[in-house]
Amino acid sequence: MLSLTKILVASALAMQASAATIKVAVGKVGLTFDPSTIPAKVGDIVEFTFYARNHSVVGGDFARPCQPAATGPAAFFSGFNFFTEANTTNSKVFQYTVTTTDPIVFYCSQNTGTHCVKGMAGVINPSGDKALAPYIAAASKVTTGAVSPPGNSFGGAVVNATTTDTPGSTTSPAPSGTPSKNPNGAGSLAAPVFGLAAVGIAALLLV
Ligand SMILES: [Cu+2]
Repeated sequence: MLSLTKILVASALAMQASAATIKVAVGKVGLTFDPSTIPAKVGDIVEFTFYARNHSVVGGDFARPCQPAATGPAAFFSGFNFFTEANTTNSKVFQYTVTTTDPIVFYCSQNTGTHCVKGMAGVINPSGDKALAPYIAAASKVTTGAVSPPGNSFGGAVVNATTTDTPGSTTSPAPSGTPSKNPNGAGSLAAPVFGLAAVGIAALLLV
């Protein structure tokens, strides 16, 4: 029989292992994403909060710096929906749900100031040469500026900001309001599945 203590410990482990929300500040300090290297699990939500002036986040392609990914899990775009003159930080955030452990690169497509070319980029789950430094080095040689995908916003969810932004902080578990605009619906399925898996693993470890 599992003791109450073991059950409580297992529950705590399960909560830690379930989906997290990873907050990224966009343009809060110069032309940066903070953090810009993001370890994440499948089911985690990367939440982008935008600061003045007008930035975006676009899922990219390691082989073509400052250009959008045509298909696959990196095909996402926040749109330029977040900056207003009256309020330097919009009350909306963009949430991208991680659906793969493969490296995903993203950049800012604001060309007034050539943000991507100046290194405004980030990587989720970097591996080998699919990492931030080589991407930024290649982006610095782009002479045609960054490309914004057509359309306003896709591949993620524009939702109301829920808490004061703390760059780099991680909350767990994910908020109950799962993104509804994610085309593959991973946000609504992955979190409970991983939570249950974690309970099972934690219980096995403790028997
Ligand atoms: Cu920017």
